[in-house]
Amino acid sequence: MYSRYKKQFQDARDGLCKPEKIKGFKINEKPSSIRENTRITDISAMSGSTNVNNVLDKVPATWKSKAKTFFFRFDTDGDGLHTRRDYEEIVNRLTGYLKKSGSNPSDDRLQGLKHTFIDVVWSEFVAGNHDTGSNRKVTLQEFTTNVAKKLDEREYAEAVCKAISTHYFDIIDINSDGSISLKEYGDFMELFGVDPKHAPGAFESLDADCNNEISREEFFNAMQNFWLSMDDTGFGACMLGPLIKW
Ligand SMILES: [Ca+2]
Ligand SMILES: [Ca+2]
Ligand SMILES: [Ca+2]
Repeated sequence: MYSRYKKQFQDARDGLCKPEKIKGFKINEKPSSIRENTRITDISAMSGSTNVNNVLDKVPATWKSKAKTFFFRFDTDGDGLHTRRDYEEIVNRLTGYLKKSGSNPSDDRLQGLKHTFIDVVWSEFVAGNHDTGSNRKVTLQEFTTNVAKKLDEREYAEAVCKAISTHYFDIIDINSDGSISLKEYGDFMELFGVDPKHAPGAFESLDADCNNEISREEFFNAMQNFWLSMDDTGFGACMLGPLIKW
């Protein structure tokens, strides 16, 4: 079954992002790489220092492509660096999108969104808990290293993926009918500057049971797979558009 995902992933990595339809996939079933309770990178088991080059050498290029794609999409001002301002801008876009839709989000919900993206994603994962103020600048190399190291905290990384998935899903499912349509997903991708022509490929990479809607579970599994699977499947790999080669 997962050989199809592998094919899909290879296509995605090659910038094609034309995933095959996958029949018979059980959405409760996680890819083997996620089921196994193994570390993502085994960085903590590495001998010697965990400097940038050591870590980047250790992590497969396929995973680094996913990290690079995320880095590009979240670099909202396009300066080639991640700063606190990029994450504040993402929060602003998501908040603006919710308000424009007439969702009237509660203060608690907006605070939760801000906490997840600024205090957790930016401060802990991207900046590595080190100097998270407005002057901090994170390069692609450092970003990839910091995130890879943080993902070794397996249970915490899974919990963060789940929190982010929940925020995203509730925003993307703008009509609150419990599933994401292609139109809803395309509108969401535009918030990250993704060309609308990539929406169908991204959507198909998330729609595991091919019923033309994305369930909460499919979305959650795809998010987990995007970050926690190193290289053996393509499920969800195109969720931010075609992968950018490392
Ligand atoms: Ca930037
Ligand atoms: Ca919907
Ligand atoms: Ca589906």
